[in-house]
Amino acid sequence: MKTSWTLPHRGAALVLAMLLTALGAAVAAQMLAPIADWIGRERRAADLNAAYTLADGASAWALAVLEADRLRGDADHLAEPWATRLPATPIEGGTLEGHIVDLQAQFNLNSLVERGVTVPAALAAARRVFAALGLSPDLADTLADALDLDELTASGQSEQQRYGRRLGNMPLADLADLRRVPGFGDTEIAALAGHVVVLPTPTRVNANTADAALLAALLPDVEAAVLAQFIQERGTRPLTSAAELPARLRTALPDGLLSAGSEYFGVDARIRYGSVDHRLQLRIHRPATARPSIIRRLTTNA
Ligand SMILES: [Ca+2]
Ligand SMILES: [Ca+2]
Repeated sequence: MKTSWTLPHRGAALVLAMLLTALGAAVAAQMLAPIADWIGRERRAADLNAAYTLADGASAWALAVLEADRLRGDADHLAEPWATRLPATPIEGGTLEGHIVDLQAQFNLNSLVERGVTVPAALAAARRVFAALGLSPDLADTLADALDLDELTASGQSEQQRYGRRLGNMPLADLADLRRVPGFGDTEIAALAGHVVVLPTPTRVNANTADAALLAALLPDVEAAVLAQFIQERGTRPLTSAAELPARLRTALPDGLLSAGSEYFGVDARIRYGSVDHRLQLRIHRPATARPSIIRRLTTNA
């Protein structure tokens, strides 16, 4: 800070501007500079306030869109209004753009364990997902040990013996938490980022929104051509329920892995107002029987 101007309110900027006009060329440049500086900061503060107001508007928009969608039924697919990207739209003197994503389009690492116990089908799925991403499938077993409540590994050895220390035995809070799990470092986290998600509760993968690579990893017994046809068809004929899957994929499926709808969504919005370029990232939980709520909010200024 070059100056210590303090003024009671924003209207003072106008008073200062008038003062400068009145003083005109008589004012030396070194005197002008700190005043211009202050006006710039004041304007920035006003722009930030406006951007935060628009961010609140964007949050309310996302919640309203997801609540309207909830009332339409349980299935969630990419032809629904929530999946439409909002292009940069002029609003209240700034612009707002954003989109909602289905977080259950990705494999949720906290699905490995339910109520403290490793879920064999989920572990088998995680092993294939890890392998598809170029990681050792055995890391999925280590992760299950780190999440499940017991102190035993699959081989009957204690976790303490196997890993040389006691594990956390609790769900992950976010992907960075993997650093506390033996065998996971920056390389492994980078390989998983963008392909897996960490949600607060176990979830199924939404077969209406997951990409082909994830579905192929989750469904090793489904023929590639059948899967490709399903993915093409779901654009115009989305699943209304997971019960349709065996017929659509022409094979029996493991229980509990896939769904036709989602409870967790993400919002990525960008708000520009004056000098402010604001990024808003939300996580929204929308249970089937209650209005959606924001469970995580992150705002960053570019
Ligand atoms: Ca829906
Ligand atoms: Ca354990």
